[in-house]
Amino acid sequence: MEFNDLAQMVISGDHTGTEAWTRKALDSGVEPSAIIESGLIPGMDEVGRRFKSAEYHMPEVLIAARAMKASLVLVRPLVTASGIEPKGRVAIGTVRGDLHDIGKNLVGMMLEGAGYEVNDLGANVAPEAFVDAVENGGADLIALSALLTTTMPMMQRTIEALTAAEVRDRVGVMVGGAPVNQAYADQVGADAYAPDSATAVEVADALMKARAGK
Ligand code: B1M
Repeated sequence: MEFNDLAQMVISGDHTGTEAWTRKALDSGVEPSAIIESGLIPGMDEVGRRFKSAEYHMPEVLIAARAMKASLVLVRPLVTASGIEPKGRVAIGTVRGDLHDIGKNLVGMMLEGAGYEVNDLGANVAPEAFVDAVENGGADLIALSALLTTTMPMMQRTIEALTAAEVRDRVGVMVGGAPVNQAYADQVGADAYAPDSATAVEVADALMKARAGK
């Protein structure tokens, strides 16, 4: 089976195709991790590239993410069971008071597709839940999303809670969401800002690398 076929189905958003391809591949003994690394990641990489160059817009990205997810739901339990270490563990959530979760879900899916173990804490997430994800969930990275100017300050509150619980130096904090920018990320003491879901993967990779070098 050609991994490129799977990648192309992700790019074109063919979710019935990715599901059928994946079932067939698993039945014929293809390594689950190879499906992610050689099919889904290259596919989503290309989607990210097209999104950045404005060739794709949000609907195409969402449709591609759905196609990726149709494969990933079949593969993920097998990868987890096989004990292959994820690239890193990310706890993602929309901050307290904010119910917008579409962008956050997209970022989570992209990170998952790129080989991260993603603990999706949902929307309207209290700072304490992020602290718990580091203390007890072993998160290497925290990804905070906010869509409202009124909930952006909750990013700072969450980072302060991590500091108060003395776990701030154990975790990389990245922030994103339509009203957020690099200057705001710097202001609230985040380690990184990602403007979109494709960049979020690059930012997470860079943060993991920086942390490994510490
Ligand atoms: Co709301 N809403 N909304 N809303 N809503 C906005 C955000 C708003 C800009 C609309 C407007 O007035 N033009 C406005 C905010 C204004 C402001 O704060 N300045 C607004 C408002 C005011 C509200 C309410 C207060 C309305 C009301 O009740 N009076 C209310 C608040 C509820 C609450 O949260 N407490 C509200 C409610 C809702 C709905 C529930 C109806 C619904 C949300 C449904 C859901 O998410 N399940 C909704 C929606 C859909 C929107 C708009 C239309 C679309 C948001 C969206 O999903 N975009 C939005 C207007 C708009 O943006 N055009 C609006 C698509 C998504 C893929 O993009 O989320 O930006 P986005 O994510 C991107 C990047 O930002 C980035 O990557 C994603 C993919 O590239 N990113 C990250 C996001 N999170 C990241 C995290 C990272 C990294 C990157 O981690 C590191």
